[in-house]
Amino acid sequence: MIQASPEAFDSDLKAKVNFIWKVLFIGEGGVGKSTFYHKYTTNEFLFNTNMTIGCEHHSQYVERNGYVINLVIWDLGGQNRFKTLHPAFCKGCAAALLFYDLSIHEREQIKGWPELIRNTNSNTTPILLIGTKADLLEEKALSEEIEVLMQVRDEYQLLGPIITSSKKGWNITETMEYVVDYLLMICGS
Ligand SMILES: Nc1nc2c(ncn2[C@@H]2O[C@H](COP(=O)(O)OP(=O)(O)OP(=O)(O)O)[C@@H](O)[C@H]2O)c(=O)[nH]1
Ligand SMILES: [Mg+2]
Repeated sequence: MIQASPEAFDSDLKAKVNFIWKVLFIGEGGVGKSTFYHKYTTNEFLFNTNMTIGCEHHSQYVERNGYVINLVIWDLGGQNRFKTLHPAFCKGCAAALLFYDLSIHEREQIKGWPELIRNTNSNTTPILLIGTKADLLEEKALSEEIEVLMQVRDEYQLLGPIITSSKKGWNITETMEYVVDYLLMICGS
């Protein structure tokens, strides 16, 4: 998948955009949403971040299977103080990536997020479960957390899980390729 920011993407290709998709990054504060985005677009890992205030929007162009796609990524601030704003931010998304911090060992962090997407969009809006910070877990703890994520996926009818680490660069581009391929598939392309 060829990927680029709006400035870098060839203007001829930009004129041929086939799809514009709003993709949400959701999940509790500090789980690694903005770090994931930064790693995806720059290949750099951010050791220190500030919480996202409200929501940040980013535009990315990708070329996949002959299609040109404009991904408009809405990276939500997950802190409680922003929750009243979330319904307005979530409307009209093509898909949501629900980030789950594997190192917290707490399935409650999922609570409320699938309902938020379904209430503001539809029951069929794809929600992809992303386990973050896999680099912080030993092998045994990681397999236990994957078990938990698979239960969560089944309970809430999510996609995934995909296990990632922005620090190590595990499954970052693969996650975004999965999202694009999934949306291309349901768009009938
Ligand atoms: N070890 C490790 N730390 C990570 C990873 N991803 C993110 N972090 C750290 O987690 C902290 C919070 O990351 P953010 O990306 O700001 O979290 P967020 O989900 O955007 O948080 P809000 O904006 O408050 O919703 C930062 O200190 C990151 O360096 C990872 O894969 N591994
Ligand atoms: Mg953030």
